[in-house]
Amino acid sequence: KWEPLKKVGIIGVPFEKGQKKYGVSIAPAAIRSAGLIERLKEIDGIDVKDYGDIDIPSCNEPVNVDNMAHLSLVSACNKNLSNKVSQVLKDERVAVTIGGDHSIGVGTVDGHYRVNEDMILIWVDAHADINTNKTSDSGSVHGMPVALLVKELSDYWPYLPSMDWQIPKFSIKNLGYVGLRSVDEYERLAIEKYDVPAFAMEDIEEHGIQKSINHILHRIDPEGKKPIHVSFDIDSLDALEAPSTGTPVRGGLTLREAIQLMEINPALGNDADRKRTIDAGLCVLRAGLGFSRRGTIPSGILDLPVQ
Ligand code: HAR
Ligand code: MN
Ligand code: MN
Repeated sequence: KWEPLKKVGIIGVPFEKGQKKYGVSIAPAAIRSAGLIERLKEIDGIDVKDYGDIDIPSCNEPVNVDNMAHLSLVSACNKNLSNKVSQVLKDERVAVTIGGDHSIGVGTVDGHYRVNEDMILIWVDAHADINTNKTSDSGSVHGMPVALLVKELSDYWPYLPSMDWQIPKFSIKNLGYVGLRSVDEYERLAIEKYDVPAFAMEDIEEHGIQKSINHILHRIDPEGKKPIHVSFDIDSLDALEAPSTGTPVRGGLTLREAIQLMEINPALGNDADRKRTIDAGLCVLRAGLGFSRRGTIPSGILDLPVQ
């Protein structure tokens, strides 16, 4: 039986150095001013606490790792984020992190894993984000977070100065993908090598979103008991729903198919595009936290008002 979640903690991560475009660091502020907290409070029985934005380091000792842009900044941001996610979970709240580019998936997953090693990870994305610095064409870390997190790929990395705080212990056996439609060659190789359940758009067209997600959950957690971490990249949504994102790929999930939120770039597109993208993210997030489209009865009320 589906029960709405009650206690939620919001974390903002105004960070954009995991990729090259300007703007995604404005997303937490843009989403807050679009009414994030107010709209979450519309969810029946919810208790929302805003933990504010994490501290974003602005300049660091640069570390030079081949084909990994801004590694020391990405690392420092994720270290703070991981600690914050752990703190929210220890406060017995569901941690909802609003990015920021998707390199912050390192910190959200790391922080969750440190509190609960049983967690499973559903990566909702047009992209697989499982490049190493050797396989990436872009050198942008937002295409690498999954490869940084999973222990099975740790031998495929060089020593990463500044990343010592993060020990990849999460197993790729606990990972599933939804929404893929732009996967690089070595990413495909990794997915097949480790037999990761990966539902690309063509699979979702064939089976529908419900069966697709059920299939993944059944594969990685047959008893259905483990805590689920959803890393939701806004570009998993169709570009019609979420045009203001750095790497849009057409032919994506409809809003109705989507669940939770992560990579919005409010600087891209026109005003209407930005509003639409943020609203789509909010709708998805609300759904993930138990908002019902059926509507709710006013609390404490048993009958319609009489004349
Ligand atoms: N696969 C490409 C790369 O590694 C593009 C990655 C784009 N990633 C995101 N996040 N937008 O999913 O550079
Ligand atoms: Mn992504
Ligand atoms: Mn993506």
